[in-house]
Amino acid sequence: MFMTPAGYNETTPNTTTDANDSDADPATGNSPLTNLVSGESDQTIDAGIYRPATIGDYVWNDTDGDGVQDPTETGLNGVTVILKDAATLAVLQTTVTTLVDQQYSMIL
Ligand SMILES: [Ca+2]
Ligand SMILES: [Ca+2]
Ligand SMILES: [Ca+2]
Repeated sequence: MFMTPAGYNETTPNTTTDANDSDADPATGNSPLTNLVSGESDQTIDAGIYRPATIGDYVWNDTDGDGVQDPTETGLNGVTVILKDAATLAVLQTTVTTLVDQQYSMIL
């Protein structure tokens, strides 16, 4: 069993050969059962984990156009933010700034 540290996520198991894939079940942390005889070695039971990245924050009405979030300039809600893959330009995520704080956040 693999215990994923706080702040990390598990990768998808069994995506390639056993020598290079993750074997931990993301729901339980358990690997497949393996039976070894004395002296035998199995170096294929692995666990892939990663720390998610986030991008985001604030969309505001830059009334003086200086590129600075001045105290008198308010946020804008309802702005669509699209995250694309830099190489393929494929859309990865879409979100809209909220009424509450005019912010967005995407977890990668
Ligand atoms: Ca495997
Ligand atoms: Ca493996
Ligand atoms: Ca400004």
